[in-house]
Amino acid sequence: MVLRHTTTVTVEFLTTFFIWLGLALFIAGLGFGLTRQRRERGRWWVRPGTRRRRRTGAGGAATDVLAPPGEETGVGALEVPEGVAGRLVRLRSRLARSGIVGARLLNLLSKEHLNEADWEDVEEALLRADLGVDPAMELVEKLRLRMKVLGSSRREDVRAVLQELLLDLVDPEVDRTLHLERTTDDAGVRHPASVLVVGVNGTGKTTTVGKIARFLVAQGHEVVLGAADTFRAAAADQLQTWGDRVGVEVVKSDREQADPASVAFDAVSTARDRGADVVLVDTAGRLQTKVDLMNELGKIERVISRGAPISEVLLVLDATTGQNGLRQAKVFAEVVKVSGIVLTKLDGTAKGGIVVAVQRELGVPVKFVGIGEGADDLAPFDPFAFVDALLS
Ligand SMILES: Nc1nc2c(ncn2[C@@H]2O[C@H](COP(=O)(O)OP(=O)(O)OP(=O)(O)O)[C@@H](O)[C@H]2O)c(=O)[nH]1
Ligand SMILES: [Mg+2]
Repeated sequence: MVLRHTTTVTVEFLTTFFIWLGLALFIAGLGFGLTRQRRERGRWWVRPGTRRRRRTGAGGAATDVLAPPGEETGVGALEVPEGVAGRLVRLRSRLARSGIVGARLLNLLSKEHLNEADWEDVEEALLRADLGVDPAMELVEKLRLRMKVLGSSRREDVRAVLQELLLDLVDPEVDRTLHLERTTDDAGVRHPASVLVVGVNGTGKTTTVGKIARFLVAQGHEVVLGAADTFRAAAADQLQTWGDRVGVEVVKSDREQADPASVAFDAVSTARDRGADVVLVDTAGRLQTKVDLMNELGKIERVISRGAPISEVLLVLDATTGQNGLRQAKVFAEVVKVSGIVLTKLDGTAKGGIVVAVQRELGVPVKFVGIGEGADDLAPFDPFAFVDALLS
């Protein structure tokens, strides 16, 4: 009796044990199989059809870059910068705000009988757009004369007159090309073209250097960047990010507060050794009133010019600072040979008139305009597109 009872208990125990063991083995097998299947398919933490994305950001603009096939880490994925045509299309649309000035002028001038108060309003609209006092008064004089001769207040006629006079002011004949000729010295050494970028704090120098590098890469130039802003370590990192995005080498110091002129010198030497076409040198922002810092700029310029004459000195001005920018420009032009202006942040401002003012005062053309925070939001300055946008 006792023996039969013991046997029954043992059989029940063994049955339960084997059922649980079977179940455990089944679950373990299922898990192992799934994991293997995922590994064989590739990296199982990436959704099918996607590759790991590298998030890059410079100058506030972040771009997702799809790594090229075969590259799993995402490191080294290069972006393809935009060519000139697309940039000019964007220039027109981004200057929409500047159109406010044009629309106001068109409205005022299309009145049937213009009295003195109307002409004062015209002058005020031009001054508000930062055209500068002299150019604004000249334009009003010419407009008065032309409107009298025209004898029409039709909007289209008025637009045609305005277009002609504004274009004259902006001057389409000026050479706005970036001079990037390489030179060969008497010893037969080939030197890269060199571009020095200067300006007060926060105008957009580093962003502009990065954007110009992309612009040149898109045209097939081999570029080297020099991080001569040794004020802040972050400045060199910011430039490095721009360089990495398009595979451009960045020469920087591993020491904070290093001599910016020596970094500029290293950048030029590196570019020459690599046989690069262009070296772009970024500098720290400086107030035009700080004599020491301004002298430092002169030293950087001299060091870059040691092997071959410097090709371009670009002064970066923030369009939103208006006439203040003009005062900065004058002092910078006394210290270094400014050969071109880059007018940044022209998107989002109705003060496009600074283009005229700065050219007049300095005799230096606006060569590029910044039209946004995106990596390719820089366009060669095109007077026709600019005036068109003003009167759109
Ligand atoms: N909207 C707009 N923002 C711009 C443009 N150019 C530059 N910026 C922004 O201006 C800010 C300053 O740009 P940076 O390139 O760091 O200026 P910086 O002159 O190098 O500054 P410092 O080195 O500190 O003197 C950033 O947020 C840029 O994204 C532009 O054309 N349009
Ligand atoms: Mg900077």
